[in-house]
Amino acid sequence: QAVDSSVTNEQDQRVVAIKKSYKGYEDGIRKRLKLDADNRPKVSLWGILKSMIGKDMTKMTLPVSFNEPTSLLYRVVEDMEYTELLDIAAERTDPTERMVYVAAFAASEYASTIGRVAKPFNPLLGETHHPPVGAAWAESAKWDYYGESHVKSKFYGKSFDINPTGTWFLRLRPTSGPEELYTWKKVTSSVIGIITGNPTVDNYGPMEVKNWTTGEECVLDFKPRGWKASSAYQVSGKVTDSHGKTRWSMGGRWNDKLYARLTPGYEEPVTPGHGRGDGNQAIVVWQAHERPSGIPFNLTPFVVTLNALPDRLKPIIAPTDSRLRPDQRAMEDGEYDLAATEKNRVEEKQRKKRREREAAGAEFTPCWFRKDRHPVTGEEYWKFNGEYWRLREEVAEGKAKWEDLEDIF
Ligand code: CLR
Repeated sequence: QAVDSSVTNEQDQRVVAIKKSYKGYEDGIRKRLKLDADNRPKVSLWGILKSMIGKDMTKMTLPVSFNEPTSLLYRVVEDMEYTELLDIAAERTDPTERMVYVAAFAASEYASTIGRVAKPFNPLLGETHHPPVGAAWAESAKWDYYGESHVKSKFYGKSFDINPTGTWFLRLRPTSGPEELYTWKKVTSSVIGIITGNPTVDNYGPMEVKNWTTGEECVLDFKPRGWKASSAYQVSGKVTDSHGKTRWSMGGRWNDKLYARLTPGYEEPVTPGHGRGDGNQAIVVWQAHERPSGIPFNLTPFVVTLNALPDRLKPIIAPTDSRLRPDQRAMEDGEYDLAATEKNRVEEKQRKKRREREAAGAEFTPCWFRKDRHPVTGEEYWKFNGEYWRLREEVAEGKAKWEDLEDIF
């Protein structure tokens, strides 16, 4: 490994910076939780929800046994389970092929919603950001991924609908050429089967992925689950080149596999295993990981790692880090009564801080993000200020302390 001063190339500098962020994770990632089965008390969802028709998620008070040991912030990180697709995209020289992999990444974000009919904790104000809006930033050698997670939700009785409004941005650094900007928005998620006692998460609607730099587009259509089992999880779509000509057909199931097939001049839905021979066979672009057995709450192998807090990491992370949040920790450990009292306590603490702020005429300002206008798309977005990683590195080297952060837990 090169030493910092001798690293002149920009790509290598990124790799060095990212390697530093591995500090604290020397003992590896965890594969299991303390619990190996879901032992939450079983309560009828409909029995509780029927009085809440017309409300949005933030106005629903539910017993903590309806929760899972994640928060809406974790649900944002969760979308990064299949980032190898972005690494593959960066290696492709054809921009329509890059689009195939970027679109597959955007669609892969839904695989983790299967079997997860539980309420994530609401983030606390200052637990990196104000509750209804989550801002995210992730960086890697070949790409940066950032955006805003903001959902509008409403319980209609028959279904509970969640409409994400924020835009997601990807800055890809292809090996073969200049940096590119991609954007997309999330589709609608819906909990169906509440009245019949068989609640399931469905995801549906169009997803448009756009390459702002070179003009390719991909439209993926998530089909709503119909009456027939065979129509569940279906996705289909196409990638068009910068002249609007279709180059790839894509299709598959968002809970399982996605395929792509080169489409020279015409369109046809992709049927797995029915390629038309030579060079025109459908290729598997993405495949979902298996859910490990012995993991409660139906978490994916990646989600299991998120709330882990290895001893070597503890002294490095910010005091506002979600992994230090006591109610979520108790939930993960199956201590549901403690989870409920701690949840109350931290929420009460948050309310008190808000009242104090209001009395002082002060406004909450996020530490790591600030609102800005995006230079390419013109939208408002949350711009990461880079401070978090800089400070974390200094803390890890014993040169600084986390200061001026709210005491939220
Ligand atoms: C969907 C993708 C978005 C972020 C997001 C926000 C809210 C999440 C939703 C996702 C998935 C479904 C979800 C929802 C909050 C509540 C709901 C987890 C991840 C569950 C299934 C509702 C359970 C029913 C309760 C009333 C018990 O980018």
